[in-house]
Amino acid sequence: MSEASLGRFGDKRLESVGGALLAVMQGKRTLCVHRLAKDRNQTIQFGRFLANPAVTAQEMLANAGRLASQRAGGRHVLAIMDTTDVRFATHEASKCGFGRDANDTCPGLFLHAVLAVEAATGGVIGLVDCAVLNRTEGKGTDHKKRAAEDKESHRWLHGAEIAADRLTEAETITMVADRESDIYDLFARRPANVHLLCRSAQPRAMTSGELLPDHCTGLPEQGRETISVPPKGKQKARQATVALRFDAISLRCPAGARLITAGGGAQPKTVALWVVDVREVDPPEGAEPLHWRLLTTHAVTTLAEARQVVAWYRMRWIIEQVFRSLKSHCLRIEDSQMEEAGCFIKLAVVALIAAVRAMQLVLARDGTTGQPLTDAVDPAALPALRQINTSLEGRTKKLKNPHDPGQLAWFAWIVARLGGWSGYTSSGYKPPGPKTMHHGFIRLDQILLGWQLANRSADLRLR
Ligand SMILES: [Mn+2]
Repeated sequence: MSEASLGRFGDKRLESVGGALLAVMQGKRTLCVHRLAKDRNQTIQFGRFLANPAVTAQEMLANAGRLASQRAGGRHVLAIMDTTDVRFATHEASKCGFGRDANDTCPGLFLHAVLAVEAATGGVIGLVDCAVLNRTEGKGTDHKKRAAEDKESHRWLHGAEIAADRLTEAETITMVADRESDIYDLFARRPANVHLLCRSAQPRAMTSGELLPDHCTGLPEQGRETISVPPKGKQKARQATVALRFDAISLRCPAGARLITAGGGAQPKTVALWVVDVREVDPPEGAEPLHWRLLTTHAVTTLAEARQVVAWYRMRWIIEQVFRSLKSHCLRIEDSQMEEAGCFIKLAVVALIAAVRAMQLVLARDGTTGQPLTDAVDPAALPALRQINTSLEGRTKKLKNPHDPGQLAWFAWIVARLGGWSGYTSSGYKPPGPKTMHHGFIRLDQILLGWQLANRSADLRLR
């Protein structure tokens, strides 16, 4: 199945309408169906596609997961997970079937995505899954709310299980997640083939009787490094010097945790992990000092291993970038006029797939990820891509595609040029971002479709 396909849905026509929808969403940067469609007929076609019960978000995600799985073969893959909220602050009256946002102020839902990233290079391999949390139960009693929260916190363990099931070809899988994933149940019940790397939020009790934060404070500093901190709220981006401490630890099962697991087995009373404490030294005045306590199942006994864990955790930033492009200038998911939750969820999954494709190329554009072309391209499209590349190259050396045709960077250059990027890399010229890549994809998908049609008619003439 080609890259621009959302799934087969048991129907050739649905498969092709799905492909068309993904392609235009990539280019038009909107979730508004009548602006995506080229005419009234297509508006109706897209609307019916999304409303068709045979078209499911599950199939689109299984299809994306299948591609990610093929590409994960033999690699150490980070399964980076995070949750984002989608809020419709000004659409109170029109929405139907939506739950409430986190503060119960407007209709909204949550997307919990799992992204496969290559540990060695930080290159995006693909989308593995996305769970949708829609709090339709409303406020309810405390008891009900508690049960719902338990169910929602289960998303982290469930994500690890999906990664284990879908990325079977990977050499190693490491789940990477932020403070929300600091859940004993996850540490105790992770799938055997999934390593964990989570940021701790709780002052967890250790079997030694100490609390984890106190234990970390008492550890000797093992080394320092400088890391760049992205801008957050009013705080500007900065370079932070951090001190690294690490140790093997054993955590005690908290009193409130479920003692009997769903399978009927008893919850282990302790879990053995490693902790890497990352603490900023001399933070600038007024800035919130960076402090991460990272819990992992990877052994950390040397400074080099501690640095590696920090580097992997920092790749979590990629999923935040994907979410940002979903909400901001790129796809504006929160401006969607789609009134019915079921249809919106399908549309949101199409948008997420488009956002991941664009981010993959942005990160690969300089060749630093060293990824092969096949991380994004069906080999059947290669002859067409070679021709397109030739037509885009200028006469001067500066305007030749500088990358090897086997590399993903070569493909990123083509898509960026189709998206309107000048091709100049000297200072003063902006490198292509997600917007440009989205634009490039819509043109590319059209050209490839035309190429297929032309070849088919050439075959017919020969007969
Ligand atoms: Mn988060």
